[in-house]
Amino acid sequence: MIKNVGVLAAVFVLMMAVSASAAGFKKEYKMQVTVGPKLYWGMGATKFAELVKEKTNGQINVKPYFGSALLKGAQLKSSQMVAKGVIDCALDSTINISPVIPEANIFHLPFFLNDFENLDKVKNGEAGKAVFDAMRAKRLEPLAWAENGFRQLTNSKVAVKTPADMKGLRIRVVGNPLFIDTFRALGADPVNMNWGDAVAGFQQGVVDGQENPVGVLIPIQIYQYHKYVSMWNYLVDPLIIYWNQREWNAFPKDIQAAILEAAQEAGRFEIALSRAGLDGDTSLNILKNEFNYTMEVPDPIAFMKSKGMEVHMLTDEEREAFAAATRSVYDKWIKEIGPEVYEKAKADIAK
Ligand code: X2X
Repeated sequence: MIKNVGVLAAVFVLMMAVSASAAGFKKEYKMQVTVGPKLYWGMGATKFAELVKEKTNGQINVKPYFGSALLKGAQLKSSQMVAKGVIDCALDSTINISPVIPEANIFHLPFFLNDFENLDKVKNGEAGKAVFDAMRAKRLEPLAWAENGFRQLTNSKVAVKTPADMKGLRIRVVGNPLFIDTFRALGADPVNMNWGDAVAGFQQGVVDGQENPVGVLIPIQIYQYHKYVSMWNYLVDPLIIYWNQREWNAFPKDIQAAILEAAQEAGRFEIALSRAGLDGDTSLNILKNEFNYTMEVPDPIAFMKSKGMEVHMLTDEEREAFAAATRSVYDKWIKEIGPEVYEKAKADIAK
């Protein structure tokens, strides 16, 4: 009798193993993440992996590879590699996606989208849909939005309040050419660097400044290198969780639904982390009430000041001067993005 139970158990285990391999899931699905695990972006990736495991009852195992490790640091190659299926999925910035999806540069026109409300209108509106459609046409399946945030200027030399203050400043920018054009238009001296080299560049003073959201700047302790912050919300990089389309289409419907749910929940969590303390109590409350999560730095601006940084909040008039100085960028880049996407974004904002 006991012997029979043993045999039955062995047969059962064997059947389970056969059915798991028949489902054809990989042991590990590799996920590209540009930054490290301690940044909000990285925390969002970890959350996604955990939720996918939970919601698929352990059938799908997503492993985030932080610091663009799968790309040897070449962050701008992520979409190309996911489209080819060399990498399964990614949580990546629209900035890094734009070499394959020029429409994604709609978020990076300087001084175009300047607050969370406009950003949400565009993401959830016709322009956001155009970006997702463009991804699908390039064999990438977008699952959910997340957010790196509005990007702010920091530097070690001068309190930047006008375009004239930027003259000759050596600013590290990501290797997306729209950024080079923008900083040249402002009279600065932009330098392309991958994120993996950028932090060492700040430490060694190879550059005078950089632009990134506070959710990146605080964890990397930018205050050790740069005294001045200009809160200028000059552009934003939403993040997108996306998957190789062929692999996505081959997943059973219940698996797709579970992963999609995980992406949306992780995206909501990560957006709240990125906005915490920058949108009144809204995101702090989402974190507390929905995710039982308390922020370590609930007020990023006060925190930067407490570390000795001089924070300048740009006034509307000051912003206007920067917008005027970067008009030439619009002339060139709206053509690349697609004028119809630009019109859609303007209409989304006007709604
Ligand atoms: O490289 C950057 O500046 C970063 C980390 O913000 C992006 O990947 C866009």
